[in-house]
Amino acid sequence: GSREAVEKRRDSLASMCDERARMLQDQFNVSMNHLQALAILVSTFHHAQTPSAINQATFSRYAERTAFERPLTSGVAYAVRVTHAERDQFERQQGWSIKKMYSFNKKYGPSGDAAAAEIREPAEEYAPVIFAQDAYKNVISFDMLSGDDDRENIIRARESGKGVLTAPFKLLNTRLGVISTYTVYKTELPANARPQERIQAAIGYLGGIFDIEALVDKLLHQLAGKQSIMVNVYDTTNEWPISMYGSNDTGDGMYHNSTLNFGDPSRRHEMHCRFMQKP
Ligand code: WA2
Repeated sequence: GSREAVEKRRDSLASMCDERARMLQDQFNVSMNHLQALAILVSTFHHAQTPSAINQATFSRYAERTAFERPLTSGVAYAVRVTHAERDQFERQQGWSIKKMYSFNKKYGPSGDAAAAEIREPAEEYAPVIFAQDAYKNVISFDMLSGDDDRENIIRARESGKGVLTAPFKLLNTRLGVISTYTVYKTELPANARPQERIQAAIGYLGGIFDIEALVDKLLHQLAGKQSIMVNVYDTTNEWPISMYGSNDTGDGMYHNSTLNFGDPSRRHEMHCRFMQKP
């Protein structure tokens, strides 16, 4: 009867949604693992060698050639820890000055110059990007501690020693993205190292930029039956879910909710699926 038909339709929606959620989660996990490997590469060939065996050219070439390992990312970037006392020497060595993100400041104008905005209160430390995949080389020299989402991510990454994620937010290139961060430490730390030890030993932050809109779309298009269901992905960490992917069409009312685990225990994600057409 019609009850059976509804049940069957519900089951088929559930299995299609679960399949998509599992696929997205797997690709996310694979990408995160490779970001961790990239953090180890920077630790080994940049920090543990004098002189460093990595510069922007080698970093971007390696990142580009291994991009297939990080299927949901559109780029990677590496920021180093610089204390206020080290700043002058660091800037002289680099040949550029550390810039603030989003410093479209009325008083000082859109100079992007941290020095101007900091006449009142200099920061204690900075995290300027020194290496980036070509698509993001415009973020080189920007202080990642000067943006709220990036800052919170870096702080959480370095005291936990784990890979962490931001909520979706508007990146410097104006696209919606999620940043995943792994910390590089001066020395290898035991798994049970205390947050305070971790904070002290942190020397850099490797970030992967997840371009959710474009890359989830590509992923879902690879699946048969993409035309028949509508997929939305949300960050449901806070009371108000933030849309990460999908339109807000309402379909025919029946929907399935598949849980997603992106590996950061302090963030929650869900996939919602609906049929496009009525039965
Ligand atoms: N990378 C690229 N574009 C951005 C951005 C970012 N963060 N933040 C805003 N727009 C180097 O967690 C360390 C990368 C931050 C990593």
